[in-house]
Amino acid sequence: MFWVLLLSFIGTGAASNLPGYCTLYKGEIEILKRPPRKVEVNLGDTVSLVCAAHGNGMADPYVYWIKGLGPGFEEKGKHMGPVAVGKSTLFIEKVTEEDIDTYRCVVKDCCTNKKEEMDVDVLVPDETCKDVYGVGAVLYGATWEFKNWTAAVQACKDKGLQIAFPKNKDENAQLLHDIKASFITHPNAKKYAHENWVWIGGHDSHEEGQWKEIKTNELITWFNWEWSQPDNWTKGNQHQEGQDCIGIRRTNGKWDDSFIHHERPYVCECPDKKLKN
Ligand SMILES: *[C@@H]1O[C@H](CO)[C@@H](O)[C@H](O)[C@H]1NC(C)=O
Ligand SMILES: *[C@@H]1O[C@H](CO)[C@@H](O)[C@H](O)[C@H]1NC(C)=O
Ligand SMILES: [Ca+2]
Repeated sequence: MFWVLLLSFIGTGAASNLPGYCTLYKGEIEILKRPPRKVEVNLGDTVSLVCAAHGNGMADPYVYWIKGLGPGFEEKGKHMGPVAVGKSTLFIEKVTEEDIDTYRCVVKDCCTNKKEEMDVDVLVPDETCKDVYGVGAVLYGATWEFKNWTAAVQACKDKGLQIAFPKNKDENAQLLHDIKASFITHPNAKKYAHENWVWIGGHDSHEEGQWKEIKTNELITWFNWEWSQPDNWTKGNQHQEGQDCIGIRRTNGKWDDSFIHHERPYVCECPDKKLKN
């Protein structure tokens, strides 16, 4: 009863004499300390990331952290610790595999719902083709980081490699084997439990229906499409260009044509010397 009375009081003309917080404070959130987009750590390291903000012309905003995010599942993160005012530190004393994840600092004004979100990927060093984290010697090195197809092709080049593309059944089987080995052992792979597809280097973006390997620019002659693929889906005309890039399903090695802008992990071909080990 009390609340009903109070609300109706604020809601009447009396409010102009007693302005509420929202009408009085038309301020802005100013980010004082922005966490980096990506932090590379080794297991056992300490992580301490400060996220701080100030209310310019209004009270200082709430600051809190969420763990476990990725494109498409923004709402699935887990709240961490209490909500602070003005500043919150993500502190991990000794990083374990469970801590390798994406974190989000949320800065939110309690009243106006003005909000800023800042994502941080906490990763171990990638070392795609090396025998690390018990992955074992691989011919194809998966990288568990979200990139669109174009960026994935470039990322392999930046490592001095080429994006993987299997030319036949045996290479596809090897590729699938290496992706699986990496998926179950690499600490960075854990958060991709919901992401079934990994980018490889095939596309028909230059000429529709002419599937080519990006590395050689040669027409692809052996295909391993998933049932009902390629379907060149447009998502109800939302993406009129259709689907031009090939992803491989990390569970069965089948392929799908997908949207070039989708962000996914990707796999590079390892250097020849690795083949002989
Ligand atoms: C894929 O769909 C787009 C848009 O509808 C169309 O322009 C393109 O020709 C299609 N490609 C193939 C291979 O059918
Ligand atoms: C792919 O990602 C890069 C780097 O983030 C970005 O610059 C580019 O616009 C993206 N391309 C597409 C098609 O989404
Ligand atoms: Ca498709």
